[in-house]
Amino acid sequence: MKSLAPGVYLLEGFFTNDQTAAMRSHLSNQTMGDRSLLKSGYFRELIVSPPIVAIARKILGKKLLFHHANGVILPPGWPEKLWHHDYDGVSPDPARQFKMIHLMIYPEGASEHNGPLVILPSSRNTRVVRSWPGRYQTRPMAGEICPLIKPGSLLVIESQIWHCRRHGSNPDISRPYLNISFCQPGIERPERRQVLTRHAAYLTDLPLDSGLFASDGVTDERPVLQRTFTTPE
Ligand SMILES: O=C(O)CCC(=O)C(=O)O
Repeated sequence: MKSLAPGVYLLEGFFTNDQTAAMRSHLSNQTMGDRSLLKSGYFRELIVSPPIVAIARKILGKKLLFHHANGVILPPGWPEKLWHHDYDGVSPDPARQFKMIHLMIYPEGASEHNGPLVILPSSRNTRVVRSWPGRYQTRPMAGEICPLIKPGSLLVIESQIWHCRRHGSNPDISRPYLNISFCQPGIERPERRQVLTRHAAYLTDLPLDSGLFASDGVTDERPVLQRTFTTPE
């Protein structure tokens, strides 16, 4: 696992050509209005597949939770995405000590040609609300990195790190992408709760029993799912 900066990892050749082709094909069923991947049996299997869970576990440790998974094929002429971060939480979490990560996957790669993912590693320890960095739009920032993400690669980023999507040299082509997010338990995560509640019906036929979808155990509310899971080894 190559570290590009603290909290940013690039794993080249993580997926086979067949896997990236299958991802692209299944993404074509996604709509811009609802990007959740949980509706798809193919993506539910991917989310709990041992290689994906193993990478998440390597960074987050044994006790980890699924957070959300989204993906779509951006159509030609797609919009840039402003600087932001994706760390979900409301309770005080001074040092972001309860980690959250995003696994970013680009079946056709992400580059200066089809639109790079731009990352600001020095933002790792800043604490602002998620949309606050948007005041900088997608402007170049000192210290940003713009990794060449080839098809088949997996890029992992700690979710509090600021990032944006910029137009590449050709914004008139489609751009498939997906991301899968995991977190450590320990704090309340409102977005996660919403995602699991909304998609509970899809989570009863998981191919692998896992604790990934359990309650965060933080609030007194009923567990998100009543089913008892065991953590896969
Ligand atoms: O499209 C991209 O490369 C980035 C998407 C993104 O920033 C996000 O989903 O949070």
